[in-house]
Amino acid sequence: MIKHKELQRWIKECAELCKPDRIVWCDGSEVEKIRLEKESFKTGELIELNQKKLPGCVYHRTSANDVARTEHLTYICTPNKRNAGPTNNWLPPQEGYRRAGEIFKNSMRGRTMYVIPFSMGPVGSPFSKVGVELSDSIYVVLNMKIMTRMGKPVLDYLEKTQATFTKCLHSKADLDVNRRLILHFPEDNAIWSVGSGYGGNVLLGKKCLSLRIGSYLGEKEGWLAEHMLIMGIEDPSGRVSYIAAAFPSACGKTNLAMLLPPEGLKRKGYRIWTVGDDIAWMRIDTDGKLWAVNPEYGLFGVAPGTNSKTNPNLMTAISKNTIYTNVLLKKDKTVWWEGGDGTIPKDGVNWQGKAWKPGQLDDNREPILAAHPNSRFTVPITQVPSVTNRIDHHHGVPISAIIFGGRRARLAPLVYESFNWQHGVFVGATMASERTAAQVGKQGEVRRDPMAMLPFCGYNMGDYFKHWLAMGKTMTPPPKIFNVNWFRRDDDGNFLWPGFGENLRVLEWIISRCKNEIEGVETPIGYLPHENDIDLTGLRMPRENMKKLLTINNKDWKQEAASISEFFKTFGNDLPKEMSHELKALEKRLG
Ligand code: OXD
Ligand code: MN
Repeated sequence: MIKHKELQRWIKECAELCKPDRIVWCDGSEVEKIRLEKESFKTGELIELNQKKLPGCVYHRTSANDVARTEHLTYICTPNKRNAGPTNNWLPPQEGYRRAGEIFKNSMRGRTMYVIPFSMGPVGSPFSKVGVELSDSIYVVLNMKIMTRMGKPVLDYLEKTQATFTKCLHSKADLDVNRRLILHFPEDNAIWSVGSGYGGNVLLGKKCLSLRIGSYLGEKEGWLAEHMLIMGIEDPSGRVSYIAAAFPSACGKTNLAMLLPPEGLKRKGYRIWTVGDDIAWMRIDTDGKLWAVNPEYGLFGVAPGTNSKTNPNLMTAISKNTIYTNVLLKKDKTVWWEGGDGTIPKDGVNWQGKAWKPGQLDDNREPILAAHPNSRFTVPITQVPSVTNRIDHHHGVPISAIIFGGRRARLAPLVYESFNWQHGVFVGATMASERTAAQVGKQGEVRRDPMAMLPFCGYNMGDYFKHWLAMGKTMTPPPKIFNVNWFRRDDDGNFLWPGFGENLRVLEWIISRCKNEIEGVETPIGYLPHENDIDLTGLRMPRENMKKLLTINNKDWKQEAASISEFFKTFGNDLPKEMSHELKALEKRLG
C-alpha cells in the first residue's frame, strides 16, 4: 500500500461516495495493458482489431450522445464568480460538489475503480504536474497510458516526495447527458467528471488538468498553459528553431505539427521535429527566454480527413498500438473513415454499431456517415516518425515565435507579424474563425476564440490577458508573435493557398524574421512579407494569388475593429487597458 496519507484519505472518501466493488491500482505495465484489454474484449467495451494488419490496435465506440466535449456542461467552480470570468460557466464549489455528488453516489456499484497515477511532463521534473485519476472505465485507463506518463514511476515519485497532486474523479455513471457534469475546482486542485465516456471529457490530464487547472496554476506560478502545438524547424544549416502555435479546432494543428516539407523546400534541406500537437506549457528559463514542454505523451487526434496526403507521418504512427474510437469497423477488422486512405469500403459497421454501406441515407435524405466527424485515434507520440529527441527533456525547447491563426475567408492575410509583444497579445486576444459557405449558419459570421483558449481558460479571461502582458515584460527578449491564415479565399470561394506541407513556406519567412534576416513591409495591422519573400519553388500557384493573399482591405479591417470593440465589452472592467489602447492604435493606423 502506498505511503501517502492524503492520497489514501482521498481514495477512501471517493470510494465511500461511488461504492465500487473493488479498487485496482494501475502500474502502467504492458502486462496490465494486455490483462485490461482481454477483460474489455469480453464485455465488448473494446474490440480487438486485425492484429496482422494493425498490431496492438483496439476499437471502441462511445454512446451516440457522447461524442464530443460538452462545453455547456463544463464549469469552473470558484467561490467568487468573478474569478471564473465572463466566458466560463460558473458554479460555487459547494453547489458543484452537491450536484455532481448526487450523480457519483453509488455510480461504481458492480464496477472496478481504477487508480491511475499520471504525470503531465516527464516524471520528477520540477515543471511537471502529477495527477491521480479514479475512473470506472478501462477505456480511460488504456488511453491515459498512451496520453500521459502513467503508473508505478509516478506512485514512487509521490511516495518519495509526498508531493501534492490533482485529484481527478471520473465515473461513466449512466452516460446520461442529463446527468453529465465536467467540473473544475481550481482552488482545491480537483476535477470531477461524471456521466461521459468521451475523451475530452474524461482523459482528465488533457483539457481539464493541462489547460483549465494548468492555466490557473500558470497565473499563480508565473508560467503559461496554452492550447498550442510545438514544432521544431531544422533549416539547411542544421539549426532548429521552435515555434508554438494556437489555432481553434479544425484548423489543422496536428497536421502542421508533423508536416512533411514540400519538394521545393525539402531539397533545400528542411526537416520538421514534432514536439506536441495540442498543449504547450511555457515558462521563462534562466536565460530569460521562453521555453516550452508538451505535457502529454500521446496524440488524441481527429480521424476524418487524415490520409497519406494530408498527414503521412501520422498515418505511419497510427498503424500500430493505437486506440480507434467511433470510426468504421470493416469486415476484416481494420478501420476506415471519411477522407481516409484507400477506396471507400463496400460495407462495414459504422460508429453507431449499425451495418453500413456507402450511399445509405437517413430520414432527412442526408448520407449516413461511416465514422463520426469527431472520431479519434489515440497514439503514442513516440510513434510519430518526426518526433523530437527532446520529448523526455524536462527543459523542453526554446521558443522563437508564437503563432496565432484562424479561418478567415476574406480578412486576414496569409501571414503578418505583430509590432511587439503587447500588440501580439492583442492579435491573440482577438483571434477568430469565420463561417464559410461550407458550413451551416450565416456566412462570414465571426466567432472569437482568444488564443484558442475560450473553452479551456480556467480563470477570468481578462486576468489571462493581463498575465500574458506581464509575462512579456519579464522576457529578454520575448518571442515574436505572428498571425497566419491558411484559409483565405478568392471572390469565387476558392482557397488561395494550398495549405498542408506547403505551410512550411510561410514558417520559413517567420523564422527568417525571427533571425532578423529579412525586411518586412509595415502596414496598419503589422509587418507583412514582400511579395517575393515567400519561397514558392516547386509550387504551381498563380503569382497573382500571392498578391491576393497579402492584400489588406482597409474597409474590412475597420469593420473588424468595430467587431473587436463589441467583443471587448464582454470583459467589462476586467479588460486590461493595454487591449483598449491597442484597439485604438489599430483604428488610428487604419485612418
Ligand atoms: C480539442 C481537442 O477539442 O484537442 O481541442 O480534442
Ligand atoms: Mn485541442
